[in-house]
Amino acid sequence: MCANVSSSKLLNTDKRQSLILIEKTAMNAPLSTHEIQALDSAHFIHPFTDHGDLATRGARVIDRAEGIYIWDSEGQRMLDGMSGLWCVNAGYGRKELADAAQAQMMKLPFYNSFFQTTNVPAVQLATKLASLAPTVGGRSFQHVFYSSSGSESNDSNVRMVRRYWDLLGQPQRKVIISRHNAYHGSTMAGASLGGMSGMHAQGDLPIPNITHIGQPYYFEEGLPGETADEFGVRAAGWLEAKILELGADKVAAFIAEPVQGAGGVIIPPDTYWPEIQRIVDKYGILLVSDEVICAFGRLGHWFAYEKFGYRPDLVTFAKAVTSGYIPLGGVMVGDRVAKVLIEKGGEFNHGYTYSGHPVACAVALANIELMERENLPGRVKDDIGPYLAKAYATLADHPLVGVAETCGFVAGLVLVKSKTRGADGRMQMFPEELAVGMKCRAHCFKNGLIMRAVGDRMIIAPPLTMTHAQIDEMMGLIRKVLDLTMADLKATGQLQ
Ligand code: PXG
Repeated sequence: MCANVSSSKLLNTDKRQSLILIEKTAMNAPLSTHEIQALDSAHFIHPFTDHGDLATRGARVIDRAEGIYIWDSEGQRMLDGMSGLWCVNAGYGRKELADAAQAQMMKLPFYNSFFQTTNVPAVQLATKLASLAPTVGGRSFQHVFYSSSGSESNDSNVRMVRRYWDLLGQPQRKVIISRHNAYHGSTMAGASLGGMSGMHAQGDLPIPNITHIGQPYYFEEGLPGETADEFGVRAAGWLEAKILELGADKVAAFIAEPVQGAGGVIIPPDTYWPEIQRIVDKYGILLVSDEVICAFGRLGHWFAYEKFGYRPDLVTFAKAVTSGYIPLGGVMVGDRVAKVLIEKGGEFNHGYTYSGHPVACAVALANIELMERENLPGRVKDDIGPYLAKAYATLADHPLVGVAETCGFVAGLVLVKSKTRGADGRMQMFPEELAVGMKCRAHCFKNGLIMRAVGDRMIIAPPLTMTHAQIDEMMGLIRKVLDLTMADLKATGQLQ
């Protein structure tokens, strides 16, 4: 269990005590959970974290991991239903990935690829990725641009999209259309492309020439009597409406996640992507598929655009390309864009120190080899994906669950107050201030399950190595935390 420490105690660790801790750290002496929490609170600014709150409770210290489980510093084991942060697709403890990193570090730990130099793992990985990215509608991906993260990759997308239209003599085509509740990263461009209002509110975002349309979330946006398929076409129509409002000659690209991840595992109806494809084709705008979560087997394919059958021009990847063992990201650059950038472009004034980092690329190659050997994308498509889907469907019987859905190896369920539909045709939701999702998440932690809450939508994206027995174990835990959350709500009079 995570030790609870009072805020004053953590923040006011006195000078002498603090020096002792610093000395212990320098000597690599073992630190107690409380000591780590005190140093964490004193020195580590965490991403997306309220530090007052963190100091009050103390961070949970994750200490080690194996397979699909993680352990905290107090020895509690948890089933990692989120694969770290949507990335550890191959599971923890894969020695071949560590070996690949070590061997490459000893041979060539780093060299840049700026000044007419290259390195073997970067070339091998680009070749491998080009062979894995399926050709659809005659469009193939022969080129890769490397970064170290999803955010950087999307910054690169903005640069490439703008450069593409400049080179074609249409510099006025600047606007990139994205969607509300999308997540495309946390840099200035990434956060602007994303549709998270909380992020836009901090830092004057979005930057100019980025705009957003609605998301294809049937549960929330579908009209009474409207089928999911009808809704899918209507939601895609918001793109056409936006293009017409802006003027097609001003629009550079549309960017979207195949299935929205951080937004809450929002799975679009089957009709959505074909209609999006029709619209981008009609107006000639570029299509960017942000597959930072959805690629590398997560939806049962190496790349998710294949599952939905659309034809992107650029594909963002990161996370599971290395199963999260080392940072690496990039963009698959389709023929249409590559041809212009390479044949007409001259020098492209953009790149990162770590573009094509040899160690990261070596780990990615080992990870892809492992995924091929264990057929992880195929397992998701034909075996564990359908198994999870069947298990999840049974959750819809639970009184708290309004909808439970999966796509490949991601899943979402909505906690509702009542399934009886009101005059507006909708199920009754809990008031936001009750934070029912967070209550449920707290039960998950206590019971050894990592599950994420996005509002009252509970989501998972477990490692792709899970066995049927482990899926059963996870389902048992999910049912248990749903029961505990319901009991809580009843005990406090929030549910009858
Ligand atoms: N695009 C997508 C689709 C993502 O999911 C990024 C870009 C940015 O990647 P980097 O590597 O720069 O973080 C992501 C990242 C969450 C959560 O709370 C999701 C992400 C990152 C952090 C938190 O679900 N996705």
